[in-house]
Amino acid sequence: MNLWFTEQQTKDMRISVRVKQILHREETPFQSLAVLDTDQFGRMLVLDNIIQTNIADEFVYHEMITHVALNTHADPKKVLVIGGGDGGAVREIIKHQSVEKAVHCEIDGAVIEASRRFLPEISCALDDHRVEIIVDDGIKHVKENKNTYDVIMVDSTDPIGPAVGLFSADFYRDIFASLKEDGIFVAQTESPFFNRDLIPGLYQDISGIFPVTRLYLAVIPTYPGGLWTFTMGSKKYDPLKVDISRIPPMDTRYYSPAVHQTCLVLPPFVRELLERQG
Ligand code: AG3
Repeated sequence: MNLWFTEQQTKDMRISVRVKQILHREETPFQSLAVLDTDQFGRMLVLDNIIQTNIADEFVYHEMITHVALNTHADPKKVLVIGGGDGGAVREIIKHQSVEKAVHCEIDGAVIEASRRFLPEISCALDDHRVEIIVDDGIKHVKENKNTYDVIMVDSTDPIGPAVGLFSADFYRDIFASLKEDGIFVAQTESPFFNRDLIPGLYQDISGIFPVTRLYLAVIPTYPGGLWTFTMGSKKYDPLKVDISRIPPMDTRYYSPAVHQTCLVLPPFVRELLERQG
């Protein structure tokens, strides 16, 4: 069949993926949601026409948004994921023995339901006894839960529409207050090629709030440009100072102790973004 899904990645660039089948489509109160089956990437979750995740490359994103921070913290027990309704981040978090509770706060319950139904490989940990699901606004949740979490992950969509507030200094301050005294926060922070207006400002905002700020990279083929950034704000621990020989063996396909170190090594064109006035 010659049916194609196209995401407008920038004003002047698109990605197209041949669609085998449209498994699900719905207008939720927050966004339009689709689950597509494709030969190239397997099943894909699409929100407002933007590829969020897919069976082929989801492991990179979900391992990298979680394990770098979790292996930087000395003893992460209580972890919060904001967004990420597909459950991929939660699946990685519960691989850590120390974690007693993973709270998953997603604003759109329809994303959780569609992921449970169509993406079991990604959503499989949502029923784990250590996982608590809250369908609510993450901004409100952190405001209401001070000094609570060891690690907070912001697994958001692009900074448009409902996610704009998840890229603001006010939100980062509320996250700081929601973390315990040695807490760590990490967010997906878009492309170093195509979001060069966004990254300097958010890096400065986070550096103004957290004593340690680090940006790191991973390669995610379906996201614009492939090369992707994550930014960490930490009250105490530095991911660069982790003794990687002490990272326990993990069941991962992208993250490894060596990748923990190398992902923090930034090419000059990325480092330059962090020095630029936002
Ligand atoms: N969150 C979406 C990251 C941004 C992707 N942007 C894009 N394709 N234009 C991923 C959610 C996975 N849990």
